[in-house]
Amino acid sequence: MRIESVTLREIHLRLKGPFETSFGSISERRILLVEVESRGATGWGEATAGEGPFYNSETTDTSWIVLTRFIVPLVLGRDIENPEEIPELLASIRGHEMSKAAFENAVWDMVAKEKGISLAKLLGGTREEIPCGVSLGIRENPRELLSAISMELTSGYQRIKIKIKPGKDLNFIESVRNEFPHIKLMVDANSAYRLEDAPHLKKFDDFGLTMIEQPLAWDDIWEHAKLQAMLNTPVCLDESIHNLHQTRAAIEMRACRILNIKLGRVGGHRTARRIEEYCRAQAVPVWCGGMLESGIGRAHNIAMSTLPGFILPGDVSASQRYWEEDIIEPEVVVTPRGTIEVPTAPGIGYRVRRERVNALTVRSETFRAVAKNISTGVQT
Ligand code: OSB
Ligand code: MG
Repeated sequence: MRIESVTLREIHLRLKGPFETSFGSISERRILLVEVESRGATGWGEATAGEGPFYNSETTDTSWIVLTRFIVPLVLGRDIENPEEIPELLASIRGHEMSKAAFENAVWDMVAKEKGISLAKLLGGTREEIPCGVSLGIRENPRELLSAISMELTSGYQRIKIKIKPGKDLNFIESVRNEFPHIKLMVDANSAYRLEDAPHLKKFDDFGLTMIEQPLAWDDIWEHAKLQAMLNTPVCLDESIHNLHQTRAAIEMRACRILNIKLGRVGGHRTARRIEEYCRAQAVPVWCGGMLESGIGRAHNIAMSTLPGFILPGDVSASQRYWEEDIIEPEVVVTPRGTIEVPTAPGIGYRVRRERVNALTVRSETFRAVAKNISTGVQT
Protein backbone atom coordinates (compact mmCIF):
# COMPACT_ATOMS: atom_id res chain seq x y z
CA MET A 1 0.00 0.00 0.00
CA ARG A 2 1.33 3.39 -0.94
CA ILE A 3 1.26 5.91 1.89
CA GLU A 4 -0.70 8.65 0.12
CA SER A 5 -1.24 11.01 3.00
CA VAL A 6 -0.47 11.48 6.66
CA THR A 7 -2.49 13.87 8.83
CA LEU A 8 -1.39 14.96 12.29
CA ARG A 9 -3.84 16.49 14.72
CA GLU A 10 -3.33 17.73 18.25
CA ILE A 11 -6.46 17.48 20.35
CA HIS A 12 -7.01 18.66 23.90
CA LEU A 13 -9.02 16.41 26.15
CA ARG A 14 -9.76 17.15 29.80
CA LEU A 15 -9.48 14.29 32.27
CA LYS A 16 -12.45 13.78 34.62
CA GLY A 17 -10.06 14.42 37.49
CA PRO A 18 -6.33 15.06 37.93
CA PHE A 19 -4.03 12.01 37.75
CA GLU A 20 -1.04 12.13 40.10
CA THR A 21 2.13 10.07 39.84
CA SER A 22 5.53 10.35 41.53
CA PHE A 23 6.61 12.61 38.62
CA GLY A 24 3.68 15.04 38.60
CA SER A 25 -0.03 15.68 38.14
CA ILE A 26 -1.99 16.06 34.91
CA SER A 27 -5.52 17.45 34.30
CA GLU A 28 -5.74 18.08 30.58
CA ARG A 29 -4.17 15.85 27.95
CA ARG A 30 -2.59 17.18 24.76
CA ILE A 31 -2.90 14.20 22.45
CA LEU A 32 -1.32 13.84 19.01
CA LEU A 33 -3.29 11.69 16.57
CA VAL A 34 -1.95 10.30 13.31
CA GLU A 35 -4.19 9.37 10.40
CA VAL A 36 -2.75 7.59 7.35
CA GLU A 37 -4.47 7.05 4.06
CA SER A 38 -4.01 4.71 1.12
CA ARG A 39 -6.46 3.87 -1.67
CA GLY A 40 -9.37 5.26 0.31
CA ALA A 41 -8.55 3.22 3.43
CA THR A 42 -7.52 5.12 6.55
CA GLY A 43 -5.90 4.10 9.80
CA TRP A 44 -5.44 5.84 13.13
CA GLY A 45 -2.64 5.94 15.67
CA GLU A 46 -1.96 7.93 18.84
CA ALA A 47 1.36 9.28 20.12
CA THR A 48 1.30 8.41 23.82
CA ALA A 49 3.89 11.02 24.84
CA GLY A 50 3.09 13.12 27.88
CA GLU A 51 2.85 16.90 27.96
CA GLY A 52 6.28 17.15 29.60
CA PRO A 53 9.37 14.87 29.44
CA PHE A 54 8.71 13.33 32.85
CA TYR A 55 7.70 9.73 32.10
CA ASN A 56 10.20 9.43 29.25
CA SER A 57 12.01 11.99 27.12
CA GLU A 58 9.24 12.48 24.56
CA THR A 59 6.52 15.12 24.74
CA THR A 60 3.52 16.07 22.59
CA ASP A 61 5.65 18.82 21.03
CA THR A 62 8.77 16.71 20.35
CA SER A 63 6.51 14.10 18.84
CA TRP A 64 4.98 16.67 16.50
CA ILE A 65 8.43 17.78 15.35
CA VAL A 66 9.84 14.27 14.92
CA LEU A 67 6.78 13.16 12.97
CA THR A 68 6.63 16.19 10.67
CA ARG A 69 10.37 16.62 10.08
CA PHE A 70 11.70 13.08 10.16
CA ILE A 71 9.11 10.31 10.12
CA VAL A 72 6.68 11.64 7.51
CA PRO A 73 9.45 12.39 4.95
CA LEU A 74 10.73 8.81 5.29
CA VAL A 75 7.36 7.19 4.68
CA LEU A 76 5.33 9.47 2.45
CA GLY A 77 4.76 7.94 -0.99
CA ARG A 78 6.44 4.66 0.06
CA ASP A 79 4.91 1.32 -0.81
CA ILE A 80 4.52 -0.74 2.29
CA GLU A 81 3.62 -4.39 1.80
CA ASN A 82 3.49 -5.23 5.46
CA PRO A 83 3.57 -2.97 8.55
CA GLU A 84 6.38 -5.21 9.86
CA GLU A 85 8.68 -3.29 7.48
CA ILE A 86 8.15 0.04 9.21
CA PRO A 87 10.71 -0.21 12.06
CA GLU A 88 13.48 -0.75 9.44
CA LEU A 89 12.25 2.23 7.41
CA LEU A 90 12.52 4.38 10.54
CA ALA A 91 15.68 2.82 11.95
CA SER A 92 17.83 5.88 11.19
CA ILE A 93 15.84 7.81 13.82
CA ARG A 94 17.16 7.01 17.28
CA GLY A 95 14.70 6.83 20.15
CA HIS A 96 11.37 8.66 19.76
CA GLU A 97 9.57 5.33 20.05
CA MET A 98 6.19 6.92 20.83
CA SER A 99 6.32 9.03 17.68
CA LYS A 100 7.25 6.02 15.56
CA ALA A 101 4.55 3.90 17.18
CA ALA A 102 1.89 6.51 16.37
CA PHE A 103 2.68 6.12 12.66
CA GLU A 104 3.30 2.37 12.63
CA ASN A 105 0.12 1.60 14.56
CA ALA A 106 -1.94 3.76 12.19
CA VAL A 107 -0.66 1.61 9.33
CA TRP A 108 -1.56 -1.59 11.20
CA ASP A 109 -5.11 -0.27 11.61
CA MET A 110 -5.30 0.69 7.93
CA VAL A 111 -3.97 -2.68 6.72
CA ALA A 112 -6.42 -4.58 8.94
CA LYS A 113 -9.27 -2.46 7.54
CA GLU A 114 -8.11 -3.11 3.99
CA LYS A 115 -8.10 -6.85 4.68
CA GLY A 116 -11.50 -6.56 6.35
CA ILE A 117 -10.29 -8.18 9.60
CA SER A 118 -9.88 -6.95 13.14
CA LEU A 119 -6.51 -5.61 14.21
CA ALA A 120 -6.47 -8.22 16.99
CA LYS A 121 -6.74 -10.95 14.37
CA LEU A 122 -4.09 -9.38 12.12
CA LEU A 123 -1.68 -9.26 15.08
CA GLY A 124 -2.30 -12.92 15.84
CA GLY A 125 -4.39 -12.36 18.95
CA THR A 126 -6.08 -15.34 20.54
CA ARG A 127 -8.36 -13.77 23.16
CA GLU A 128 -11.95 -12.62 22.66
CA GLU A 129 -12.04 -10.88 25.99
CA ILE A 130 -9.20 -9.28 27.93
CA PRO A 131 -8.81 -8.98 31.72
CA CYS A 132 -8.74 -5.43 33.07
CA GLY A 133 -7.21 -3.63 35.99
CA VAL A 134 -7.07 0.01 37.01
CA SER A 135 -4.29 2.41 37.88
CA LEU A 136 -5.06 4.81 40.71
CA GLY A 137 -3.17 8.05 41.07
CA ILE A 138 -1.64 9.16 44.38
CA ARG A 139 -4.28 10.47 46.82
CA GLU A 140 -4.10 12.94 49.66
CA ASN A 141 -4.60 10.23 52.29
CA PRO A 142 -5.33 6.49 52.59
CA ARG A 143 -9.03 7.12 53.31
CA GLU A 144 -9.53 8.75 49.90
CA LEU A 145 -7.67 5.93 48.23
CA LEU A 146 -9.84 3.30 49.93
CA SER A 147 -13.05 4.89 48.73
CA ALA A 148 -11.67 5.12 45.16
CA ILE A 149 -10.72 1.44 45.31
CA SER A 150 -14.18 0.34 46.53
CA MET A 151 -15.71 2.07 43.54
CA GLU A 152 -13.39 0.34 41.09
CA LEU A 153 -13.98 -3.06 42.67
CA THR A 154 -17.73 -2.49 42.39
CA SER A 155 -17.25 -1.91 38.67
CA GLY A 156 -15.62 -5.35 38.48
CA TYR A 157 -11.95 -4.54 37.84
CA GLN A 158 -9.76 -7.57 38.48
CA ARG A 159 -6.72 -5.89 39.97
CA ILE A 160 -5.84 -2.61 41.60
CA LYS A 161 -2.62 -0.71 40.99
CA ILE A 162 -1.76 2.19 43.23
CA LYS A 163 0.82 4.84 42.46
CA ILE A 164 3.32 5.38 45.25
CA LYS A 165 6.25 7.65 46.11
CA PRO A 166 8.48 8.05 49.19
CA GLY A 167 6.29 9.22 52.07
CA LYS A 168 3.15 7.97 50.37
CA ASP A 169 3.77 4.27 50.26
CA LEU A 170 3.76 1.87 53.26
CA ASN A 171 0.86 3.48 55.13
CA PHE A 172 -1.23 3.48 51.94
CA ILE A 173 -0.35 -0.14 51.09
CA GLU A 174 -1.08 -1.27 54.64
CA SER A 175 -4.49 0.45 54.74
CA VAL A 176 -5.49 -1.04 51.40
CA ARG A 177 -4.40 -4.53 52.45
CA ASN A 178 -6.24 -4.31 55.76
CA GLU A 179 -9.43 -3.22 54.07
CA PHE A 180 -9.16 -5.60 51.09
CA PRO A 181 -7.16 -8.65 52.21
CA HIS A 182 -7.72 -10.73 49.06
CA ILE A 183 -7.60 -8.41 46.06
CA LYS A 184 -4.87 -8.54 43.41
CA LEU A 185 -2.88 -5.49 44.44
CA MET A 186 0.27 -3.94 42.97
CA VAL A 187 2.18 -0.68 43.24
CA ASP A 188 3.88 1.58 40.67
CA ALA A 189 6.71 3.88 41.80
CA ASN A 190 7.61 5.42 38.42
CA SER A 191 11.31 5.47 39.40
CA ALA A 192 10.87 7.27 42.72
CA TYR A 193 13.35 5.16 44.74
CA ARG A 194 17.10 4.42 44.84
CA LEU A 195 18.85 1.13 45.45
CA GLU A 196 19.70 2.41 48.96
CA ASP A 197 15.95 2.23 49.67
CA ALA A 198 16.07 -1.57 49.37
CA PRO A 199 15.51 -2.18 53.13
CA HIS A 200 12.41 0.04 52.95
CA LEU A 201 11.11 -1.64 49.78
CA LYS A 202 11.71 -5.03 51.43
CA LYS A 203 8.92 -4.18 53.89
CA PHE A 204 6.47 -4.29 50.97
CA ASP A 205 7.00 -8.08 50.95
CA ASP A 206 4.58 -8.38 53.89
CA PHE A 207 1.57 -7.33 51.83
CA GLY A 208 1.29 -9.98 49.13
CA LEU A 209 1.68 -7.56 46.24
CA THR A 210 1.52 -9.12 42.79
CA MET A 211 4.41 -6.85 41.80
CA ILE A 212 6.24 -3.57 42.31
CA GLU A 213 6.51 -1.64 39.05
CA GLN A 214 9.61 0.37 38.13
CA PRO A 215 10.93 1.21 41.60
CA LEU A 216 14.38 2.45 40.44
CA ALA A 217 15.80 4.76 37.76
CA TRP A 218 13.94 5.07 34.44
CA ASP A 219 17.08 4.15 32.47
CA ASP A 220 18.42 1.38 34.71
CA ILE A 221 18.31 -2.39 34.44
CA TRP A 222 21.27 -3.62 36.52
CA GLU A 223 20.27 -2.08 39.86
CA HIS A 224 16.79 -3.54 39.41
CA ALA A 225 18.52 -6.94 39.19
CA LYS A 226 20.28 -6.26 42.49
CA LEU A 227 17.00 -5.15 44.05
CA GLN A 228 15.01 -8.11 42.69
CA ALA A 229 17.50 -10.48 44.32
CA MET A 230 16.63 -8.91 47.71
CA LEU A 231 12.83 -8.94 47.35
CA ASN A 232 10.19 -11.67 47.37
CA THR A 233 7.80 -9.34 45.55
CA PRO A 234 8.26 -9.60 41.78
CA VAL A 235 9.72 -6.52 40.14
CA CYS A 236 7.98 -5.39 36.94
CA LEU A 237 9.82 -3.10 34.54
CA ASP A 238 8.05 -0.31 32.66
CA GLU A 239 10.16 2.82 31.86
CA SER A 240 13.43 0.89 31.36
CA ILE A 241 12.34 -1.27 28.43
CA HIS A 242 12.19 0.18 24.89
CA ASN A 243 13.00 -2.76 22.65
CA LEU A 244 13.71 -6.47 22.38
CA HIS A 245 17.39 -6.35 23.34
CA GLN A 246 16.68 -4.46 26.56
CA THR A 247 14.00 -7.06 27.29
CA ARG A 248 16.55 -9.84 26.84
CA ALA A 249 19.08 -8.04 28.99
CA ALA A 250 16.54 -7.52 31.77
CA ILE A 251 15.37 -11.11 31.78
CA GLU A 252 18.86 -12.61 31.51
CA MET A 253 19.99 -10.37 34.37
CA ARG A 254 16.87 -11.31 36.37
CA ALA A 255 16.05 -7.62 36.79
CA CYS A 256 12.32 -8.39 36.70
CA ARG A 257 9.92 -11.33 36.81
CA ILE A 258 7.09 -9.54 35.00
CA LEU A 259 7.06 -7.03 32.15
CA ASN A 260 4.73 -4.16 31.37
CA ILE A 261 4.48 -3.62 27.59
CA LYS A 262 3.39 -0.21 26.36
CA LEU A 263 2.98 0.15 22.62
CA GLY A 264 4.33 3.69 22.54
CA ARG A 265 7.31 2.97 24.77
CA VAL A 266 8.49 0.07 22.57
CA GLY A 267 7.82 1.78 19.22
CA GLY A 268 4.67 0.02 18.01
CA HIS A 269 2.95 -3.28 17.39
CA ARG A 270 5.83 -5.01 15.64
CA THR A 271 8.26 -4.71 18.53
CA ALA A 272 5.50 -5.26 21.09
CA ARG A 273 4.73 -8.59 19.42
CA ARG A 274 8.39 -9.61 19.44
CA ILE A 275 8.74 -8.76 23.12
CA GLU A 276 5.56 -10.68 23.92
CA GLU A 277 6.84 -13.70 21.99
CA TYR A 278 10.22 -13.65 23.71
CA CYS A 279 8.70 -13.25 27.19
CA ARG A 280 6.26 -16.09 26.52
CA ALA A 281 9.16 -18.37 25.55
CA GLN A 282 10.90 -17.39 28.81
CA ALA A 283 7.71 -17.90 30.85
CA VAL A 284 7.74 -14.22 31.90
CA PRO A 285 4.14 -12.92 32.14
CA VAL A 286 3.40 -9.60 30.45
CA TRP A 287 0.55 -7.10 30.69
CA CYS A 288 -0.49 -3.99 28.81
CA GLY A 289 0.37 -0.64 30.38
CA GLY A 290 -1.60 2.55 29.79
CA MET A 291 -0.70 6.19 29.14
CA LEU A 292 -4.06 7.89 29.76
CA GLU A 293 -4.87 7.35 26.10
CA SER A 294 -7.89 8.52 24.17
CA GLY A 295 -10.09 5.85 22.62
CA ILE A 296 -7.71 5.41 19.69
CA GLY A 297 -4.70 4.46 21.81
CA ARG A 298 -6.97 2.44 24.08
CA ALA A 299 -8.29 0.45 21.08
CA HIS A 300 -4.71 -0.38 20.02
CA ASN A 301 -3.98 -1.52 23.59
CA ILE A 302 -7.01 -3.81 23.51
CA ALA A 303 -5.90 -5.41 20.24
CA MET A 304 -2.36 -5.96 21.56
CA SER A 305 -3.71 -7.48 24.80
CA THR A 306 -5.27 -10.36 22.83
CA LEU A 307 -1.79 -11.88 22.25
CA PRO A 308 -1.37 -15.07 24.28
CA GLY A 309 1.43 -13.82 26.58
CA PHE A 310 -0.79 -11.06 28.06
CA ILE A 311 -1.95 -13.18 30.95
CA LEU A 312 -2.12 -10.51 33.66
CA PRO A 313 -4.83 -7.81 33.78
CA GLY A 314 -3.60 -4.62 32.08
CA ASP A 315 -4.13 -0.91 32.72
CA VAL A 316 -6.80 -0.96 30.05
CA SER A 317 -9.98 0.45 31.50
CA ALA A 318 -13.26 1.96 30.34
CA SER A 319 -13.37 5.25 28.41
CA GLN A 320 -15.64 6.59 31.15
CA ARG A 321 -12.93 6.26 33.81
CA TYR A 322 -10.97 9.06 32.19
CA TRP A 323 -13.25 10.97 29.81
CA GLU A 324 -16.70 12.53 29.97
CA GLU A 325 -16.92 11.68 26.30
CA ASP A 326 -14.42 9.68 24.26
CA ILE A 327 -13.52 10.22 20.59
CA ILE A 328 -14.56 6.73 19.49
CA GLU A 329 -17.87 4.96 19.09
CA PRO A 330 -18.89 2.83 20.82
CA GLU A 331 -16.88 3.81 23.88
CA VAL A 332 -14.73 1.19 25.60
CA VAL A 333 -16.81 -0.48 28.30
CA VAL A 334 -15.90 -2.99 30.98
CA THR A 335 -18.10 -5.99 31.76
CA PRO A 336 -19.19 -6.72 35.35
CA ARG A 337 -16.56 -9.51 35.33
CA GLY A 338 -13.82 -6.93 34.76
CA THR A 339 -13.09 -7.63 31.12
CA ILE A 340 -13.29 -5.85 27.79
CA GLU A 341 -14.89 -7.72 24.91
CA VAL A 342 -12.57 -7.40 21.94
CA PRO A 343 -14.31 -5.81 18.96
CA THR A 344 -14.49 -7.88 15.79
CA ALA A 345 -15.10 -5.05 13.29
CA PRO A 346 -12.20 -4.35 10.88
CA GLY A 347 -9.12 -2.51 12.18
CA ILE A 348 -9.20 -1.11 15.71
CA GLY A 349 -12.89 -1.98 15.68
CA TYR A 350 -14.23 1.34 16.94
CA ARG A 351 -15.41 4.22 14.76
CA VAL A 352 -13.45 7.46 15.15
CA ARG A 353 -15.86 10.35 15.70
CA ARG A 354 -14.46 12.82 13.20
CA GLU A 355 -16.80 15.68 14.12
CA ARG A 356 -15.73 15.37 17.75
CA VAL A 357 -12.03 15.07 16.84
CA ASN A 358 -12.34 18.19 14.67
CA ALA A 359 -14.02 20.12 17.46
CA LEU A 360 -11.18 19.20 19.86
CA THR A 361 -8.36 19.91 17.37
CA VAL A 362 -6.04 22.82 18.14
CA ARG A 363 -3.62 22.26 15.23
CA SER A 364 -3.44 19.94 12.27
CA GLU A 365 -1.24 19.37 9.26
CA THR A 366 -1.67 17.08 6.24
CA PHE A 367 1.17 15.78 4.11
CA ARG A 368 0.38 14.31 0.68
CA ALA A 369 2.62 12.20 -1.48
CA VAL A 370 3.46 13.78 -4.81
CA ALA A 371 1.76 12.28 -7.84
CA LYS A 372 3.32 9.01 -8.93
CA ASN A 373 2.54 9.01 -12.63
CA ILE A 374 5.41 11.21 -13.87
CA SER A 375 5.74 9.71 -17.38
CA THR A 376 2.32 10.93 -18.51
CA GLY A 377 2.50 14.09 -16.50
CA VAL A 378 -0.92 13.25 -15.10
CA GLN A 379 -1.44 14.16 -11.48
CA THR A 380 -3.11 11.26 -9.75
O1 OSB B 1 3.58 4.29 34.71
O2 OSB B 1 1.93 3.16 34.07
C1 OSB B 1 2.46 4.26 34.23
C2 OSB B 1 0.00 7.07 33.34
C3 OSB B 1 0.87 7.99 32.78
C4 OSB B 1 2.21 7.73 32.77
C5 OSB B 1 2.70 6.51 33.27
C6 OSB B 1 1.84 5.57 33.79
C7 OSB B 1 0.45 5.87 33.84
C8 OSB B 1 -0.55 4.99 34.42
C9 OSB B 1 -1.96 5.16 33.91
O3 OSB B 1 -0.33 4.23 35.33
C10 OSB B 1 -2.43 3.98 33.18
C11 OSB B 1 -3.73 4.21 32.45
O4 OSB B 1 -3.73 4.74 31.31
O5 OSB B 1 -4.77 3.83 33.01
MG1 MG C 1 4.26 2.32 35.16
